[in-house]
This record gives sequence, structure tokens and C-alpha cells, in this order.
Amino acid sequence: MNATTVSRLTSFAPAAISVLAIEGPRTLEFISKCWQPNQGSSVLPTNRIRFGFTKATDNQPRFGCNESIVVCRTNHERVELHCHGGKQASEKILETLSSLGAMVIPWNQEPCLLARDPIEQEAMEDLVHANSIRSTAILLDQMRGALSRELKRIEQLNANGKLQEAVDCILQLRQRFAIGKHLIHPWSVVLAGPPNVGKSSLLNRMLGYDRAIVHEQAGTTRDSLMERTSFDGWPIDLTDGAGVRLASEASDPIEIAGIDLTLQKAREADCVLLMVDPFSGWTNSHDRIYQETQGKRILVRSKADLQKATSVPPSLLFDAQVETSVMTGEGILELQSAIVAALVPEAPDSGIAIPFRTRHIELLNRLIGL
Ligand SMILES: Nc1nc2c(ncn2[C@@H]2O[C@H](COP(=O)(O)OP(=O)(O)OP(=O)(O)O)[C@@H](O)[C@H]2O)c(=O)[nH]1
Ligand SMILES: [Mg+2]
Repeated sequence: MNATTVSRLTSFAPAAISVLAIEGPRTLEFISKCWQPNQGSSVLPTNRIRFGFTKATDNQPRFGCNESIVVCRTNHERVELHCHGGKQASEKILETLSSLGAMVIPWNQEPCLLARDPIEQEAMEDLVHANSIRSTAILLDQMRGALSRELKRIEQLNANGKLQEAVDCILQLRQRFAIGKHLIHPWSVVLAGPPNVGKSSLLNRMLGYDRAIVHEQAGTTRDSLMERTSFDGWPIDLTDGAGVRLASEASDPIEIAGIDLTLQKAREADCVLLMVDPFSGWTNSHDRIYQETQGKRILVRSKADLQKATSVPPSLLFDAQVETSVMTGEGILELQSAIVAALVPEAPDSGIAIPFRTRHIELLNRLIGL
């Protein structure tokens, strides 16, 4: 006989309600032992919401605390319970059901989830971690089968001998992974430049609140700090850090450690905002950052309100150049658009298949024998 399982579908985060799902052959038996309707028969017709209370069980006499529970039988062997959102209420119900014989399992092991296509199941798991509009929309599309359908179509093309068409589709999907891999692992954008060019001011302005200390004294930021945000609905991790000086200019070990950290973050970044202001102009530190980074680079000419021109070696290539001022707001939106354009040159149409886990790429590679 299959086990009867129970899992919490909602998180521990503070919320108005918690939702638990109990599923398996003994579902109705367990429910009848720990729940009673506030009126009428305790029979549970499917897809009808019933209001009631917890009742004491032999094992859990203290459970009869009249905790309100709304139940809904969603199929003949499955019931969803909606209770108070505090951790204690749902814990107590899980404990009681477990003492009656139900097996407590994590939400992503739920039988109705495991019955889904594995890719759709993975999309559902990742959706829990998505925190930007675009990521959510793309993962919802995959949860509704966009990628699974595309894989089946490719298999069909293969089976029908349309190999070139199948390979083209696979190559296109592999390109889209550049977006898919960032849905729950945001793109990393690092602000870099010498001390005092306005990195922390720009970070604060782009976040919309004062996250980092800003001061006229050079060397204000020492450690590296990262905040998650989104630009045009795409998830972005913005990192600010110590201003970079050459090894010969910095002697304080804390400053040197800060510079190393900034450079390491810049090397790992998907996009570096290389900042130059009218006071420092282009320096050896800029050369160092430029040489050490390989991702997308955007030149940010900060403090544009001060109206002083800054010349930059013409031989250096940037994905974009933007003038900004945190005083007037000039160029801030333009910079955000430039970052998005560098990271996501072509926004995908809604509803299309996008691989979002390395496993999907391995699957695609196997299809073309790689
Ligand atoms: N006029 C003007 N001043 C700015 C602008 N951005 C920053 N500043 C000033 O420049 C100084 C340094 O700003 P920060 O944001 O602390 O610079 P930073 O690059 O983070 O400096 P460190 O942390 O020391 O490396 C402060 O006095 C800011 O008010 C700007 O757009 N216009
Ligand atoms: Mg700073």
C-alpha cells in the first residue's frame, strides 16, 4: 500500500496562512481524526471548501486547541489544509499527522509534483527562488511546458531524419541558456574605479536607497558589498567595493585586501562599470581594472553635473559609455538600460523555450551526440 504523505507547501516566512497537502490512501482517515467541521457532516466532497477546527487525537490530546483550519479535498486521496500562517500552527498539524502515521516529506517531493514532467518540476522548484518579473515569467512558461514541448519536437525532428533542423533548434536553445542560467542566479554587475569617483553614490542611486556610506574622503568603502536588485525586470547583483589604486600607492594592508577583493569581483563579473570622474581623470588604476576584466565593460563618466571633460584612451573598447550625475539624476536610467542591453542584447519573446539548468544543456548536447 502506498504511504500517505503530508508536506508544507508554503514557506516559514511570515504569512497570513500556511498550506499543507496530505495525499495517499489514508488521507480521509487521518483528516477525520484531527479535524472537525464547524457544522454539518464531516464528509468531504471534492473541490468544496470546508471550514472547521482541529480536534484532539489520542496521541496529541493538547491538539484540541480549536485551531481554525479550512480544508479542501482536491481529489479522492488528496486534501489541502489551510491554517494560521505562524510556524507553530503548521508544525503542530504536521506533528499530529505524523503521529497518526503520515509520512512528512518536503514540498518538492510531493506525489503530484513528482508525477509532472521533470523539467516542469524543476521550473516549479526554481520559481520559489525567482525574485524578478522576467525570471518569474520565463520560469512560468517552462513550468507550463515550453521547454519540454520543444525537446519533444526536436526528438521528433531527429526521428523523422530532419537532423539539420534539429541541430539548429538545439543551437538556438543553447544560446538562450545565457539568459536561462541567470533566472535565479542574477547577473553580477560590479562598480569599479579609483577611490572617490562616486561608486557608492551611484550604487545608492541605482538601488533607490542609501545602502553604502558616501563621503568626500577618498577610501571610504573598504569591504565589498553586494545588493540584489532588478533592471527592466532582470535580476542583478550590484557590487560596490574599495577604490582601486596601484600596489605602489597603497600600503595599508586593509586597503590592499579591499582592492584585491574589488579586482576579484570585477574579474568574475558579467559586467563592470568602470568609473572615471573629472577630478581623477583616466589613471593607471583604470588601466589595471580594464586589463584584468573580460566581461562586458561600460564606461561611466561620473559627476557630469561638474561640467569638466575627462579624456579616455581612444583605443579602449567599451560596450557602452554613459555620463551620470547622482546630483541631477542625469544618465542613471540610461546606464541601467545600457547594462540590460549589454547583458541581454535580445529579450526573448514570451512563451518560448529557455533552458535554465545545466542539466538541460547536457540533455541537449546528448541529443546531438556531444
Ligand atoms: N558633484 C557630484 N559629486 C558626486 C557625484 N557622485 C559622487 N559625488 C561625490 O563624490 C564624493 C565621493 O563619493 P563616493 O560615492 O563616496 O565615492 P566612492 O567612489 O565610493 O569612494 P571610495 O569609497 O572612497 O572609493 C562624495 O563627496 C560624493 O558626494 C556626482 O554625481 N556629482
Ligand atoms: Mg565608496
